Amino acid sequence: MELFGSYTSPYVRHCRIALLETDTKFSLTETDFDTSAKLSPAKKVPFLHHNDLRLHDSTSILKYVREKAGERFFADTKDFDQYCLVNTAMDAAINIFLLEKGGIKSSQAPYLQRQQERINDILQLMEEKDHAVAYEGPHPFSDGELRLGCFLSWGLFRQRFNLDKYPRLGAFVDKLNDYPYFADTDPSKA
Ligand SMILES: N[C@@H](CCC(=O)N[C@@H](CS)C(=O)NCC(=O)O)C(=O)O
Repeated sequence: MELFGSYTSPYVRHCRIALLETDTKFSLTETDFDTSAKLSPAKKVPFLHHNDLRLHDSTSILKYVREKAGERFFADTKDFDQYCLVNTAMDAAINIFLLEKGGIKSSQAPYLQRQQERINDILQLMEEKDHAVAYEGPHPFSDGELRLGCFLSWGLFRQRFNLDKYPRLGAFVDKLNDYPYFADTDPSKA
């Protein structure tokens, strides 16, 4: 299996964790903006090649990897909803981050302020929930929890937010950092 992506992408990180958890043999091919634009119609990373199969999104890659290993991908609807909400916040945060790199600030368009509000409100909702509680699965954390962890860790790494207002989320990231597959894939180790 060949995973294409970067060591800093939170979407790629989640796939790497699932590949490690399921003991799947894979290689990671570092892929920049130009290459992803050429090799994937989505022009994003990650994407995956396995024999003739081409997958273009972290969610389909996760489903493939988990199910190939005999695991269920989201037995729990609430965990799936958390995954979707965190994805919404993460897509918004990456969008703002990439626009800022191109010189456009959130204050320049009402829609970008809406994107920022999405991030803030989803962080607040996540702060109010219990995390890292026991769940019925083969690994210490569910995919909804791993998604949240990858997002928070990326946001801290890229200084998109801090967790001063979110002490429970701070404690959750600390707990995840004790999980070897999470710690070993930290973007600061890229
Ligand atoms: N829905 C995609 C999102 C992936 C994504 O946004 N990747 C970022 C890197 S962290 C990217 O490649 N962005 C390039 C772009 O937006 O042009 C997934 O889950 O795989």
